[in-house]
Amino acid sequence: FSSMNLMAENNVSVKAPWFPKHASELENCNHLMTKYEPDLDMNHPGFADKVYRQRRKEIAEIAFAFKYGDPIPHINYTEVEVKTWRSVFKTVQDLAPKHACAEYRSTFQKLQDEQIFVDHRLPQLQEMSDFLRKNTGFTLRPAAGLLTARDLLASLAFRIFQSTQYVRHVNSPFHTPEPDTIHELLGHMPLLADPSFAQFSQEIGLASLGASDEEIEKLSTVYWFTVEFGLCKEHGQVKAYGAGLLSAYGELLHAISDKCEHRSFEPAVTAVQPYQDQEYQPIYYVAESFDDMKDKFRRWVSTMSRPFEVRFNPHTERVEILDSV
Ligand code: TIH
Ligand code: FE2
Repeated sequence: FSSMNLMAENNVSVKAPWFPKHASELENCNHLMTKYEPDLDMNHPGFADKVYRQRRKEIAEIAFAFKYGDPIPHINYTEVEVKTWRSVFKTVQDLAPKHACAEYRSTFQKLQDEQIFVDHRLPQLQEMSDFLRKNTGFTLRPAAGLLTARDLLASLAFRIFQSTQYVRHVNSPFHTPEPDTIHELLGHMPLLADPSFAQFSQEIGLASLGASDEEIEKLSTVYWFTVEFGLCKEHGQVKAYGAGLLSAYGELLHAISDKCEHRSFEPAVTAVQPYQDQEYQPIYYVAESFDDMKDKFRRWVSTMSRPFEVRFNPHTERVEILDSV
């Protein structure tokens, strides 16, 4: 970094959209997308269920009230919620050995060994956050629902993952179009506990800070086809590492069937692939390995237009801005 100078903050603000410079500023990064909410979407399985909607409100309040440095409040999950967890957990336990990538299998095992992943109760976000911190330095903060891409990606730059805490409706355990804590726990957490994948996640986040709206759209599309729905190769076989596949067994089986298309992960191409989030994906991108994926991603990010670089200082939890001109 010797040829770069630290840039004055006000200098950056004229050139780039606002972005958080310290982990505590993520309090401003909790903007929600309202699609798929049980209150607003007539097709949501919880739309006609008053008890469910009330429960969602209660849990959302926890996220809105959360402040940097707070412990994440404990939730007493109901019997119905535990039942939903158990049925998804069991299918993942059955399918992961054959269809999940090695990194997932290994941290999933660790989570079982530490009694965080058990079938009779839901893991709490705080214990999961502690587990992640020990393994990769990632931590969690509670989110009230589906966040905007800019906010979700910004938090990754700080190795913070914003996680929902409510549970999907009991009537649709095996697929939901919105994130819920089962998706976060079974889909995202095992990979965030893997050092190589944690690094990739943070790099997407760092690339997003101060990016233009168009670039955010591209980065979030890459995120979609990797972190959410990515496939990878392992000894010539195709395995899943995407969180949206590992938390939804219907889509997982679809993704490895011949009813969809597999293409090689190529950031510049993947970034402009249109996608929808209601139904199963028709196309998935396959990475050679996490290392190869990171290599390609870095090369692509270096072609982006941002006039400065950023780096994360883990000691201060601050993002430092480096003028690359
Ligand atoms: N479809 C996933 C599931 O049912 O677990 C959840 C989501 C993945 C990506 C966006 S929402
Ligand atoms: Fe997700």
